[in-house]
Amino acid sequence: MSDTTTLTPFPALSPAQRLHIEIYGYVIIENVLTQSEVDLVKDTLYSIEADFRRTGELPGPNCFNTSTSETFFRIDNLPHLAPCFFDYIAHPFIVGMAEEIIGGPARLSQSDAHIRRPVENKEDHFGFHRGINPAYSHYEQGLYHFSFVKALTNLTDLGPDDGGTTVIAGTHKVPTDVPQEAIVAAAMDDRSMIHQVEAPAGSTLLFYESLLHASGIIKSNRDRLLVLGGYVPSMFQAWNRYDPDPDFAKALSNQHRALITGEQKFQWTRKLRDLAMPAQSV
Ligand SMILES: O=C(O)CCC(=O)C(=O)O
Repeated sequence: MSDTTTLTPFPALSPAQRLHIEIYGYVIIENVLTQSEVDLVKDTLYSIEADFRRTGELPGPNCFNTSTSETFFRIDNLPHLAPCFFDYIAHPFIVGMAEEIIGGPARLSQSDAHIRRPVENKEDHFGFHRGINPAYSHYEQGLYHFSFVKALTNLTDLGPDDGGTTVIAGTHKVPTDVPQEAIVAAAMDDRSMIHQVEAPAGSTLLFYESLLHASGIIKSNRDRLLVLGGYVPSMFQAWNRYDPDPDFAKALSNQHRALITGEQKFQWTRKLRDLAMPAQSV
């Protein structure tokens, strides 16, 4: 175990990026991963899938598949499965963005990597969902903070036909009193509210988990690969089955162990910015 500390930028977002997520519930940041980082995660994911298809085996303990269909392969609980996965979930800029939105120290609550392939039925039928009630929010310095934020990075270039993540802009603030079916029906009536990610590989979609979101529909013939980390305040628990691998956690630095275990719990130093504050470069 080493006790070296990696600095996370604060604030990580520029005023324009912070305002974008405030208003729309998401922001897209290009060039978060380099091409070689993208290639490494992509190759690792393809090789996990190939091994699974050949042997039926998972790449290690304490992980699982949410889906293994031909058009959707997903491996869950990543940090201990490959160094490139850990480097992603502990990426200083990604953790910095997550802590800015949460408003204090973050822990990992979820991590997964997906391969999506074109489907036969290309109708615009989106599976919009949100993982958590918008009520878990608070304002500090006039800015909306939220208790569950996701950083989803596309590993393939996304044009309009490539099925990028699709969101209903601004719904992070619409309470659950408004039935979800009504929100979706209203947005489908005026598609200007439905935004779909188009961005080069290595771009990160940062979004409040209360924002209604869905996979896009792949209309091209290209695979779409992504990796994502979900972050919550350190005193929260991990989602079911995303608990850290204990042997892996033991070998990490204090900072990184806290990131995946949440062991800092209520030792929670607020991190607050005002909108005009420039991003700290790393
Ligand atoms: O496939 C996607 O882009 C969306 C992923 C998703 O729905 C989720 O993270 O909950």
